[in-house]
Amino acid sequence: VAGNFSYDGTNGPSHWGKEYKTCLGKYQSPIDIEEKDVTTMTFPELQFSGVEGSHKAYMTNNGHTVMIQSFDSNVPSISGGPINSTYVFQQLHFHWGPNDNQGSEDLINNHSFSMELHVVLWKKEYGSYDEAIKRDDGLTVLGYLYQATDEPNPMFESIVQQIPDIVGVGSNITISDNNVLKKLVAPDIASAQNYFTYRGSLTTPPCLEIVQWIDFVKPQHISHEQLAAFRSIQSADGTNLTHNFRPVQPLDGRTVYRNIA
Ligand code: SG4
Ligand code: ZN
Repeated sequence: VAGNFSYDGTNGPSHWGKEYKTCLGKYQSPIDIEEKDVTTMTFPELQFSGVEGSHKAYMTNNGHTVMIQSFDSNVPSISGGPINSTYVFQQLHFHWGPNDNQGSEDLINNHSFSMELHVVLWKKEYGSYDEAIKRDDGLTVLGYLYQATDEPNPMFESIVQQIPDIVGVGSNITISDNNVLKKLVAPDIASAQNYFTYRGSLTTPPCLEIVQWIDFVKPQHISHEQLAAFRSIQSADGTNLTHNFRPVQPLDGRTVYRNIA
């Protein structure tokens, strides 16, 4: 179970900087992306490998989110786009809000979405995740936005069904659907080359400023009921984890790029 921080009260986001100085840095995430201020750019094609086929995956309540990992030898990786190297899948997790009008960490034109999925990948050249996080270009995170609708999204079916099994902090289960990584990491969105990208940080302590963010522009959807399942897991203090998004941080002169394929 990850460190001593929460989303409310004396361990909430405005206090993280006391124990974790980097959380007060100048390259923090998330941010509000204002479309009128972005710089357009044509990056090489963003490519996904190792997503096809099935992956044995595990789902954990780590007290801060629902997290999914895989220990298969063939895990997804990405290359191209704004990163000039290969990055390997480490884990994915979700951020949500107390109601459907909030939940995403990144905002677009100051608009919040209901949920955000983060796919965390580490730079293969550094040999391991633990070595990669010591380097300032160690991680890339893919951000996918979801808007709440009446219609369930089939990609969340197996996860939502199994969330009741990980209500307690520290619970860990095998996901019955071996295609869950494929569905979540590389969804069949026609607009995989349509993304914003910028330099930032982890959105939780220790807030390391080592992340190339790739935020896909086109939101997907999740139903109100599917979303409600995420809010039912417990956090370390035994209360429901009703929300787990960090407020937006100052851009402080950074450039946000938008890929034009
Ligand atoms: C979530 O709390 C994950 O559970 C953390 O993963 C993750 O930390 C943290 O979010 C920050 O990641 O993509 N939102 S983010 O910037 O990946 C790391 C674990 O605790 C280090 C393993
Ligand atoms: Zn995250």
